[in-house]
Amino acid sequence: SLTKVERTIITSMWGKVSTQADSIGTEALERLFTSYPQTKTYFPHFDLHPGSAQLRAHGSKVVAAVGDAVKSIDNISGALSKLSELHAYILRVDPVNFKLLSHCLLVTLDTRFPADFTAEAHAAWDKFLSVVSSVLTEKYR
Ligand code: HNI
Repeated sequence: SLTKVERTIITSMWGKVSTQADSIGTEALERLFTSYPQTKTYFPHFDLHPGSAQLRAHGSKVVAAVGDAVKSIDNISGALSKLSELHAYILRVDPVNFKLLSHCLLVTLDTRFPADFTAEAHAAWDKFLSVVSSVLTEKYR
């Protein structure tokens, strides 16, 4: 689990991230669908062109959920339990895709906050997003 230092890095950087939450979510999804087009198969019902209304609405939801995890950083599985059931039982997203989206979120954070995104911050976000991802996939097991 996350160390105290890692939790402090995430929660303090979230103050900045949250001011651009919607556009960060949209950018991360655009990166996901461009770099890993196979991920688009989960969204056959969406218009996935860059900047589309559906893409932006979904990006906003995804980052809001990441924010819920930040706010409940000591109980991430509790905060995301309904979302976990959705991804595991209903959507049946292959867990590999969570690594791809996490990577796209990291790249997005790095390009927007290069000064904050030190090697230590990068490692903390990587670990945090892997905790979030395992919560969203843990019901598979
Ligand atoms: Ni995900 C719906 C959060 C990873 C495919 N997803 C959601 C919703 C949230 C969310 C929030 C909206 C739930 C609702 O409407 O009640 N998803 C997250 C988070 C992560 C994540 C926090 C990881 C950090 N989701 C993924 C991945 C995929 C994915 C990796 C597949 C590539 N998600 C979906 C699909 C939906 C979805 C598909 C339903 C979209 C819709 O509205 O029809």
